[in-house]
Amino acid sequence: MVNTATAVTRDAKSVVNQADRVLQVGPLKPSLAESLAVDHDAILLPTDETRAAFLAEHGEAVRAVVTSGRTGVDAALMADLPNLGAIVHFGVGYDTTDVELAEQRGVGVSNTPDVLTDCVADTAVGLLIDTLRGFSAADRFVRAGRWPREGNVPLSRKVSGARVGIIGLGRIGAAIADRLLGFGCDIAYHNRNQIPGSQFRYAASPVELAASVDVLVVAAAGGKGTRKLVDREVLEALGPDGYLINVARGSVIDQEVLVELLTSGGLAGAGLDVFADEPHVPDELLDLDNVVLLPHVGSGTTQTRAAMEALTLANLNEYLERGTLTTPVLQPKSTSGVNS
Ligand code: 8YV
Repeated sequence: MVNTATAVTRDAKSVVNQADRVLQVGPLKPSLAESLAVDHDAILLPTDETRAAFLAEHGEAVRAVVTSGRTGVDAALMADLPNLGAIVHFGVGYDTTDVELAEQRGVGVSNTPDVLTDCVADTAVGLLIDTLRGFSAADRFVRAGRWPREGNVPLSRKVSGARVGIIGLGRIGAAIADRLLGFGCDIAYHNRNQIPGSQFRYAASPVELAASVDVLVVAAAGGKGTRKLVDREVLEALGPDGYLINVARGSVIDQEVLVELLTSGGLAGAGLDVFADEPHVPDELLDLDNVVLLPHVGSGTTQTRAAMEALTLANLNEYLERGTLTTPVLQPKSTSGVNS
């Protein structure tokens, strides 16, 4: 016997489901994009001239966006998604999303904290060692056949025992500090607020921190609040014997000034995993042996990216099923319209 009540409910749900579209914004890990397409019938926001027509047709039906920190959801896109309830980010950073506007509209925002902390901290320490010791440059020297012709490479800078300042002693900053303790480094940090009970010395400003260390590591979140936090004054305080390591966002540093100081001897060197306008790296840096350049690989291991993917899907599924997010930056204000 057909249970009419259940059938009606199912039909009603499938109608709701039709309006419960998941939208992929920007490129994502292929297996994640596939799960979104297969399990959620997700639609992909076009980047060409068909975008406006696509949004006019589908914008109202979109309940959830899945994106990465590299793409995000800006105010213009949010305006075209009037029923948006959640923005789910693959990655810990979400500075490309207009979080203030999301908050005003009651739209939830999630990211993937914790699961990438180890790999980003490993990257910071690896970059630091490579930059101070000049390993990448020495590798190029060997490969170019220069060792037999030219003899030894110039001496480098000792890592163990160096004074290291960390801007942003959050999850990742703290994991970097823990690792560097194993190298006997003297650690100090700057945050907006001093961390009660921290074993590390607090510097009240980025300039004060930079002036007192050999290496400045940037691990602060990107976004409006940290834009060019590391400016000329900070970089000049770090000085000609100082090194800069950045695993956060290119926007946190005044990149033009950084390039000027690296090319003129105003800084000893830099290790950079992130840039102001990725994937573009200033030409002036390409020939410098005192600079190590990475293509934003901080979290880029099979294990960590799989954990980020699982957490991204957990956030999306929880939102679609219960209207809440697993690792929220902001919980959605309303759960109405969500399947239950
Ligand atoms: C990711 C990152 O590679 O998590 C972040 O904020 O910058 C990286 O770990 C990136 O988000 C993936 O696109």
